[in-house]
Amino acid sequence: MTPIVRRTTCNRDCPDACGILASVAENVVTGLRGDSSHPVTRGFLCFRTSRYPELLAAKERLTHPLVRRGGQLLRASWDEALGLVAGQLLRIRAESGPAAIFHYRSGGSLGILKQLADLFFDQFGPCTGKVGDICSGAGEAAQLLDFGVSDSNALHDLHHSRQIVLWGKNPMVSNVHLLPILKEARARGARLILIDPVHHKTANHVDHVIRVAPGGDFALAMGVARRLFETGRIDPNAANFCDGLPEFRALTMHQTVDQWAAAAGATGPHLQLLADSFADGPTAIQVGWGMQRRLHGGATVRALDALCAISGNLFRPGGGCSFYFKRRKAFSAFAPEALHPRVLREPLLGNDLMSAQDPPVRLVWITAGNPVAMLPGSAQVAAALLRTELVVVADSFLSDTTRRAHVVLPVPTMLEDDDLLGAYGHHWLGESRPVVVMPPEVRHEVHIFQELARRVGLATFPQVSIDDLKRAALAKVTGLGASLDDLRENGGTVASPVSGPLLFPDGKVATENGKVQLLTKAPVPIATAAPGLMPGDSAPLWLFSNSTEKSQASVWSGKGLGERVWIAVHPEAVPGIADGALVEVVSPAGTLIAQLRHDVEQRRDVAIMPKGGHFDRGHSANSLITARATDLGLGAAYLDCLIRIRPR
Ligand SMILES: Nc1nc2c(c(=O)[nH]1)N[C@H]1C(S)=C(S)[C@@H](COP(=O)(O)OP(=O)(O)OC[C@H]3O[C@@H](n4cnc5c(=O)[nH]c(N)nc54)[C@H](O)[C@@H]3O)O[C@H]1N2
Ligand SMILES: Nc1nc2c(c(=O)[nH]1)N[C@H]1C(S)=C(S)[C@@H](COP(=O)(O)OP(=O)(O)OC[C@H]3O[C@@H](n4cnc5c(=O)[nH]c(N)nc54)[C@H](O)[C@@H]3O)O[C@H]1N2
Ligand code: SF4
Ligand SMILES: [Mo]
Repeated sequence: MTPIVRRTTCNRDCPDACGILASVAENVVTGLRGDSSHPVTRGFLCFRTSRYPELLAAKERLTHPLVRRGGQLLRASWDEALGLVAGQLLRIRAESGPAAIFHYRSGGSLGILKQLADLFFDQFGPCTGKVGDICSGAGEAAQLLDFGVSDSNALHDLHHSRQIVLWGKNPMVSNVHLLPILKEARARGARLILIDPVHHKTANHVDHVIRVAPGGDFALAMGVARRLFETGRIDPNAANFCDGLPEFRALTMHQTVDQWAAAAGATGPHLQLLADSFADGPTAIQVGWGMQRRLHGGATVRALDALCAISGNLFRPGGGCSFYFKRRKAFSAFAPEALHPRVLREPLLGNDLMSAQDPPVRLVWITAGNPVAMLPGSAQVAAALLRTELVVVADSFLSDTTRRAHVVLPVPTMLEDDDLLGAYGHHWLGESRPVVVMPPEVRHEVHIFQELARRVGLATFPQVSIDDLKRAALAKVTGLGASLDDLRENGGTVASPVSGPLLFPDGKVATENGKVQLLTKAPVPIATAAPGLMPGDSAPLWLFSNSTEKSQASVWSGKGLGERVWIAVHPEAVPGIADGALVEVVSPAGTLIAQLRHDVEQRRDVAIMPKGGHFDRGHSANSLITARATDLGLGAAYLDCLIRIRPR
């Protein structure tokens, strides 16, 4: 049978929100490719999603509800599973109040309709909610303080840049559709600068690499700013559009340019290169997300915001300090901000679940997340779930988290889903449509919550079709060329009508007085308490748990991570231990066994592991990482983690 081609939009937690063309024969996906008419996708997909069809038939795939009986998760009917959950929701709310119920939703799918889970728990309670954001909390909070908004110029505005600074960013792995734009910019003569402590493939696509010290970016930005002040190259208007310019200037004067460079692990010529680049713009900063997952992540992003502003690059085409694209901006929210009776901090979730009192958390519902593998201090998260009375997890695959559930509800995979998408790496909107029919015992999450609402007597929950929910979500932009019909007539993608070419076209930011709020205080120094060296141990190394091309966080494609987790280091970081040897990786939070990879390109003070290793197999970097919050926005300081490596 000749395959037919169906179109959908990728809903994974990725900046790109690609248009996908699926070839389908007899309800089997035979191949996926990128939509060539999508202005960002341009006809190609990443490795992890090209291989996604294999997951549909994988043994981890969930195709019917599971309920724990006699310690084991066993097949159950929907009636049984939802009957049990509805009964417990009502009982626990009656006995302990809605604060005893906690709903946790992560980014497994970025579909806009996934917010209906929040609506359900707001209407049923409001229940206990989460605060903070382990992914981008610090950076977003920083930009809200500085600019009043965290959003970006149009992606293609990079075509106007003379320099593009990839500050802690690895687009080859985690933002692949930025790459064609970077290549075009370079072909046109733009200069690309990469600032990252870790060597990675993106280095092959840039003109200069600054292998900054881990967490050295604040000092680097200060040194560059000082040089700009000293050489009279700040925007002559800066005092008019910035608040706090004298204080910021004074901050940069705390150290000499050479001292800042040394603190950053950089050289004088590096600072010169950056100062010249910012002075001779337009220069765009592409701020990566990894860098702000540090104790000072907020201050670091504030320093980059300030550097961009004072050098006159914030308002001009080809400039900007892009950390995030406001992916929900075009959509109407389903519920006003809920008044949670209590909130738990996402980066400290294990601790907060354990210590919640009056009432304790008795029921946890997890949607689109694998917190046991992906939150820091994961052993405590796992332990907290184990002692919870009822854990309900909605997912399409078995995971470290579903294995700790009492009830598992199977939901559509990305290729069976029906939803709307905005992107956090560009300003196009997309629709996702099922390209195959899902297995009979799998249910769309909207339908799960609609049925649950009926069972618990929640009359206010919308009992309308998915298309009607999409129309409601698009209400704001329906007269502006982005209605559901517009999406369907335009092959599933339209440009957001509420985002223009420039984020701040009038030279004013979105703060109360329209001025950039410059950072005026230095962060408190981190005391890096390193316990004494033990014979045979490596020196303390900074642990990076970076995105890898083969996985979307804990969801692996292709052959997966395999039998062992790896850890990559410069050979001189672990003298006497051979490439390929099994080693013990030790941190104050835990220990794991990994296979050593030598990599002569790396700094001698870093060690790199994949971001999404499985917890139950002892492969999760998060079992080594102490749960700590960032300085702003309750992000997770995953990367301020020191480890040692010892032979096994
Ligand atoms: N293939 C793949 N793509 C993904 C994901 C995935 O799991 N797999 N995850 C998606 C998600 S959830 C997100 S949030 C995004 C973003 O994901 P990111 O977190 O931005 O992606 P990473 O590539 O892990 O990290 C970016 C870079 O930050 C660098 N970095 C770390 N610390 C510092 C520092 O102190 N200074 C500097 N200058 N650089 C530093 C790291 O070395 C790394 O190269 O990617 C998305 N894309
Ligand atoms: N050590 C370390 N830890 C990190 C990071 C790091 O860089 N280093 N990065 C952090 C970042 S940036 C992020 S965003 C988080 C990601 O943390 P999570 O969002 O918890 O990551 P995933 O492993 O992608 O888990 C998502 C789950 O949602 C499921 N899912 C997919 N689609 C749907 C759906 O439509 N409905 C439902 N109900 N489930 C669905 C997937 O099968 C998967 O099990 O991890 C963080 N953890
Ligand atoms: S994961 Fe990202 S790059 Fe890959 S197909 Fe989805 S949106 Fe595109
Ligand atoms: Mo993320």
